[in-house]
Amino acid sequence: MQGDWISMAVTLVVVAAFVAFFGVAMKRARARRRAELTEETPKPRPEGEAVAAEERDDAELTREALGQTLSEVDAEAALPAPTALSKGVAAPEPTPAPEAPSSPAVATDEVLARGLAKTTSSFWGKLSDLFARQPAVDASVLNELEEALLTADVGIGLTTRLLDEVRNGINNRTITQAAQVRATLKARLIEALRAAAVTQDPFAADGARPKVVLFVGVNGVGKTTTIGKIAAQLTGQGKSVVLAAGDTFRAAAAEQLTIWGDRTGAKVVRGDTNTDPASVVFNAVNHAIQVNADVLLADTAGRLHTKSNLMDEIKKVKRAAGKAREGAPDHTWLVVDGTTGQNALQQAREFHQALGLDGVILTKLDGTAKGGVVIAIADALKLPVRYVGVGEKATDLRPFCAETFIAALFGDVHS
Ligand SMILES: Nc1nc2c(ncn2[C@@H]2O[C@H](COP(=O)(O)OP(=O)(O)OP(=O)(O)O)[C@@H](O)[C@H]2O)c(=O)[nH]1
Ligand SMILES: [Mg+2]
Repeated sequence: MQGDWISMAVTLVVVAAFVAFFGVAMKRARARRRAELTEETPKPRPEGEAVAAEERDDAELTREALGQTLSEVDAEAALPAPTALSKGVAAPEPTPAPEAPSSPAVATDEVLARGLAKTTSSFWGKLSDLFARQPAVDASVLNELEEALLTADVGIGLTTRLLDEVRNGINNRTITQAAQVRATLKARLIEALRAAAVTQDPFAADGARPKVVLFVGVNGVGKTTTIGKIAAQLTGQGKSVVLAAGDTFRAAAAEQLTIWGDRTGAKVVRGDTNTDPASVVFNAVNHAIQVNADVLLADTAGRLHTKSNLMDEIKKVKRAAGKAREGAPDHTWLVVDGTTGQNALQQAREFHQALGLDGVILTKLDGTAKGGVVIAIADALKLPVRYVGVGEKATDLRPFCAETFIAALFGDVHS
């Protein structure tokens, strides 16, 4: 009898323990599922993907990029109009002067942060290790600081100025902590970028129509792709866009642009291979006027800044736009490949001298640890950076904002 009672009690305890264990397990599983549904795990870009992508056919890449783009544009509406001092994407207004190391008011841009990951980990990764070892700084940090700035390709001029300021601060004891070095660097780098900033939307519906933008640069830097990405963003905002296939050197160039045109709904005006690019651009501007388009984006063939005959040709293309519409082009933007480092600065100097640029676009920053070249160009030439490219999708072309860029560089924005 007593044995029955004992075995019943044991059974009850076992059942109760099983129910409790099962309840806790279910709860944990539900919590895990909730976390999976709400947390978005960013996919890191595998090493070498950019190189592999470049080996693929341009047209295939373009189709793929646009396929992804249009669904994203549908889902998120369009990207905001690019104004140099305006927001990052879909984020609150940045405050004018963030002096603090990590001002919470800086607009975040996770796509940019992900794209700049190589530069960020090389630049800020090095410095954060140094500062963790030495939170109370002295002159011994200057060497590593110099190395980090030069490796990121910020440029010798700006690096020297920054080092002088930090050295003076350390000597006169106004800088004693690593956090102060970080804040000084951030503030000065933002200043360098702001000196070259513009405040107006280059595509604002004011003045003469259509807004005409001429894209120039050396071979393979990303001109045609950038035009396609901008066309996708502008048509996503409801603007009507015409594309001029001013690269008449290769039939494939006009083909590549036509694919972007088909997918974005932008009309492409092209001529036969080897026709004068100036006449193609002239016709395209006239067509854009006739159809009352908002924007005309003119592609041109890649050319070396050192070849004077090719530089003369691009000057003629520019004049042709002005013959079709007085004052055109409204903008002449140089596209440079960010992975080419200081060579990009040399290209910017030469093209600026020949054409009078009013903007630079740096592409392929996702493939380099030298993204600081953006700051070097802005600082040396006081040229506005209009966009930066951090991947092959249209949404990977980011309207440029000094604060957002620097926040990403210092790892303040986590993707
Ligand atoms: N990873 C990466 N690839 C890019 C980016 N921008 C452009 N590309 C790639 O760079 C390659 C060259 O781009 P194009 O647009 O054809 O360059 P282009 O300046 O028009 O070249 P030419 O007309 O030959 O002078 C293509 O494979 C693009 O997909 C970027 O921001 N990141
Ligand atoms: Mg091209």
